[in-house]
Amino acid sequence: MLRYLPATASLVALALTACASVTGSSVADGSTAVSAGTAASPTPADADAFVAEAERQLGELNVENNRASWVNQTYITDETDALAARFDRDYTALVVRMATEASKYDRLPGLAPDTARKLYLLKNGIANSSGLASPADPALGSELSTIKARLQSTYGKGRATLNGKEITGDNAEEAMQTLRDPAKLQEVWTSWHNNVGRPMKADYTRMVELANRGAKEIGFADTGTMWRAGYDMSPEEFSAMYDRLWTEVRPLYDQLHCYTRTKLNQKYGASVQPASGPIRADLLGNMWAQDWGNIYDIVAPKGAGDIGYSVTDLLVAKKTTPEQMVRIGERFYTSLGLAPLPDTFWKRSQITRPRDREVICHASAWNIDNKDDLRIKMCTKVNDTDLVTVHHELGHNYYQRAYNQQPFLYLNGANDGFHEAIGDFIALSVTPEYLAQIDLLDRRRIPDASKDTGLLLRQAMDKVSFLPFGLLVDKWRWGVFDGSITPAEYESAWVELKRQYQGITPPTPRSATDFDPGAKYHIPANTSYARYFLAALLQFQFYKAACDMSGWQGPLHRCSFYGNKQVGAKLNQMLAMGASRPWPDALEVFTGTREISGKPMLEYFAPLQAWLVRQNAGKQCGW
Ligand code: X8Z
Ligand code: ZN
Repeated sequence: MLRYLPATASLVALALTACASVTGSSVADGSTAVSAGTAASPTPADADAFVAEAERQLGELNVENNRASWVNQTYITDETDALAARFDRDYTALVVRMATEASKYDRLPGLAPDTARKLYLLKNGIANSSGLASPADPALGSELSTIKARLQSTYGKGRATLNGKEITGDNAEEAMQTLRDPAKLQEVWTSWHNNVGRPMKADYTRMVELANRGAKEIGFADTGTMWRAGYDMSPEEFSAMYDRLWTEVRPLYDQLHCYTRTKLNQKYGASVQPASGPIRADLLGNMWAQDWGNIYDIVAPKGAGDIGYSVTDLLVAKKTTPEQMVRIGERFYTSLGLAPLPDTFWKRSQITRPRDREVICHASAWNIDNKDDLRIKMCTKVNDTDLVTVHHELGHNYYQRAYNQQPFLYLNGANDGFHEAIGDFIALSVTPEYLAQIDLLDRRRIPDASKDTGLLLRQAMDKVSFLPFGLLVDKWRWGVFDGSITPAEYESAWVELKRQYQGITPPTPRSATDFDPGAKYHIPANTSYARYFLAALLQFQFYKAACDMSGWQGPLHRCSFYGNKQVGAKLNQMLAMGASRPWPDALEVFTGTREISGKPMLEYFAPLQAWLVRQNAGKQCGW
């Protein structure tokens, strides 16, 4: 759909583009008529006609926008930036105009239920459809779209250095995963944050002004409030749910932080990682310290608990290619009874980084025509992180295809957290037993029950570590948008939120001229991030439901529903709903519950949490 699909990237991507061909400048200047609905006292029939016409116009422009955005992101030049900005301007102007016009109808008595739902989505789904609202003044709308395209491309063209030599962003990410020399890690981390983030600050500051002006013009207090409005509840209720969920899972994070800090202190010594206080951000195997699975070798329990294999090593040993990794992912979905990806997917996707041009390497999934033109865009490396990312992106693609029969305004996830959770939920089924089933792991090397702690710790390093990062990115942005974080405080507030929630500190001193948030893709791309926090919990809810459905009796983390057609059919039932119903209805279809909850995740990790508490006994945890 529209917007978003790609979840992150894709969402944004889609969002960003817009189309011109259909209505051209008449859309941009807001003067195009949607003929129905201009009457003084509109009727429910006028509302039906308005919605039908809105869907027609948005649907057309959206596809054009997708095309421009795809070309821009897979071939960054000044020209494709300009084209993408132009399409984004026109599409966003149309989205904003439709949101405004929807207000004329949404309180009418006697609206058909679908019309009422679509009016709600037109008014409150802008975060998903276009990311930011543009001001009605065409000059300001153009300026906003130009800045958005420039910020995103600046990120795509970003470079770090290693040993004084320039490296691309995808290679910098890989270096952060694999290097173990603190001086080199510090060089890559600092060069990336300085080179990519700092030059964005002026653009970002202006973008916030323009986007807030657009949000206010359509009745929101600011852009952050507009983003929180898209969850079938009030923005205030959403914020309360968000904080409540963090409170539920925080004790588990605190234990993992404490244990990991001890291991890093033992490995590197107190001069690199002190035994107390926050953890140095570049030691955790990820540029943003957002997931720590890549340093499992440093934290693995000695001897008996270790799992004895790494997925990266297995992939490398089999000489697996990036395309074969995508085929492995597809096979999981087809094993559930879902259809194979179309031939065009394999022809049109960008699976590895092209060597001759600038691209956005950050992974995304697309449905260009909102029907079957599915694609992913990745710069895939042969490692376990990217195997999970492949499953993640295909989750978006399978979701997009499942709801492709819905009307335009329903071409979306139940909420954006659902869209992000599907592929990760599937990847939780990548158990040792499953790896043996697909011949990656020798059956004789399947770890026995004595290795469960190691298996759980490996998962926790990716999944539990992510929680506070997933939470804080939009805490920062909501503060930026509502003005409680001023431009002079952009950097200090970011550093402080990372300290407060993650217990992480930068490896080199930062100052007010730095702009570290810009060095994380979703900030320049304006993809909301609360979705990933929700997805981090939802994926365990889906997983537990699927394992229950398949009659699994053992420990939850050993369950794989690979090949289970009953799970596939039920999943498809939820996915095919798209955004046609409020998200609790969709959640109920698959899990039987209507609440997002941290409990299934806590249940999955319960044995590990008890083990961590024992390991941390006598230590002063916290920071
Ligand atoms: O951006 C993504 C996906 C595309 S939607 C690769 N993710 C977040 C990130 O990388 O920061 C997936 C997990 C979190
Ligand atoms: Zn995603």
